[in-house]
Amino acid sequence: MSDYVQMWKDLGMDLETHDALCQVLPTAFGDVYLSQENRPEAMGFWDFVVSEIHGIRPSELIEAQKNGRKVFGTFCVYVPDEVVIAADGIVTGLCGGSQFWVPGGEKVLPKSTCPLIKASVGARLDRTCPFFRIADMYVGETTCDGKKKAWEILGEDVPMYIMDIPQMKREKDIEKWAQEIAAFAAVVEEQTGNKITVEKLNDAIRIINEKRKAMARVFAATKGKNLPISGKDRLLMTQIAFFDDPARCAQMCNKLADELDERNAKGVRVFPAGTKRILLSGTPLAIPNWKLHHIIETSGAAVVCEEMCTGTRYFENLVEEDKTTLEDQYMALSRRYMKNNCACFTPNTGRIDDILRLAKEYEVDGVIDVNLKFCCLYDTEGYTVEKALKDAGIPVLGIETDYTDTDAEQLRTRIEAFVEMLG
Ligand code: BJ8
Repeated sequence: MSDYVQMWKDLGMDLETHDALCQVLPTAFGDVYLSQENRPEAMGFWDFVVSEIHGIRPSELIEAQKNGRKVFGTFCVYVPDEVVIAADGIVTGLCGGSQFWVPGGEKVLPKSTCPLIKASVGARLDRTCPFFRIADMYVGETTCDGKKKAWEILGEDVPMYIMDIPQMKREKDIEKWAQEIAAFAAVVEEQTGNKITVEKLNDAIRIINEKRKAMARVFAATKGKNLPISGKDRLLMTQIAFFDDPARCAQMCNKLADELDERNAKGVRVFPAGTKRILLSGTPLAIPNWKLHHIIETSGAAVVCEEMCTGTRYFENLVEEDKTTLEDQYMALSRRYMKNNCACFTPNTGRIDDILRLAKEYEVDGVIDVNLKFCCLYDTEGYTVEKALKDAGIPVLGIETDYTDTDAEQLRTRIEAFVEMLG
């Protein structure tokens, strides 16, 4: 990635510290990804993106900025990409998934903050991630307490807009979220200098719906007994989807899905028959957090689906197309986004329904419910998740982890025991 040094300098990055990050990533990727056998050929696209992760997409974004376009950095799957795209803006995900950034976050945040928040703040303040440097505006939300307070700190360093998410899902909450979306649209118009019209918003809705459909096709390929792709590879596709151009993302996901359908037809598999099938539920796994998938898939099991924001919550449910007024479009967006079931809502029975449905659809042998350390919301909801699964006769293992490797061996022991118990 050395060709990008000047670009990183221009972005005001700390090159020395960034070099240290660039050195560890290829080894980690090689150990976790390239060591797998018989991967789908289409994964070559995502391997290439990772090999140039701080170069190729950032340079595209900078080029777009030179042409007058604005980049909005987001942290949550409730923030509607469609609104930004309708104003010819660009969205990039900004959630940090590496322990590398955590100490930087701990300089300003309590240690007892979840690693996703600490890594995200550290990536910005330590100046070691180009995406965090490029974004013209950050868009936060009032989902959890840790994030709400982190926005205040980040807001001292970068323009920050915050969407106030409802805590419940009554009709008046859905209407309130539609109003928040309309208010966000006004900010996006001001930032980009472009007016959002019904036509442009319908086009944007279609673009993102196509991306969702393509990702759903890839996930659907692991519903049958034959497993043509590993959970790790599918996770990588999902993680990159937060950063990529949505139309290209849909195109590449469809290409992968075509290959997976072909593999299924021919019985080409990446795990031996009878491998235990695991549904992961819980907190998101931002790139490059591959730890759990790697442990599970080297312990005799396969991750066949993720009930996570880096999983089904990202692509399930489409936005109704072809509404004829902006007001109706904002309401249609709100209805779709409010179908997401994050633990920040109360009650959140929809998430339990999702987990039970997905366990059935993907014919799983067991569920591993994952909590990022210090995420009080998902930790507390773990009680309800485990109870519902036990009542349904589905084996479940609850685990809590962070971005370090210190618990890797302990996790492996517990996961191996769980998988053995499934057999
Ligand atoms: S919709 S899961 S992306 S809020 S893990 S930062 S909740 S303390 S990431 Fe999330 Fe939106 Fe919900 Fe999804 Fe807080 Fe928990 Fe950390 Fe979290």
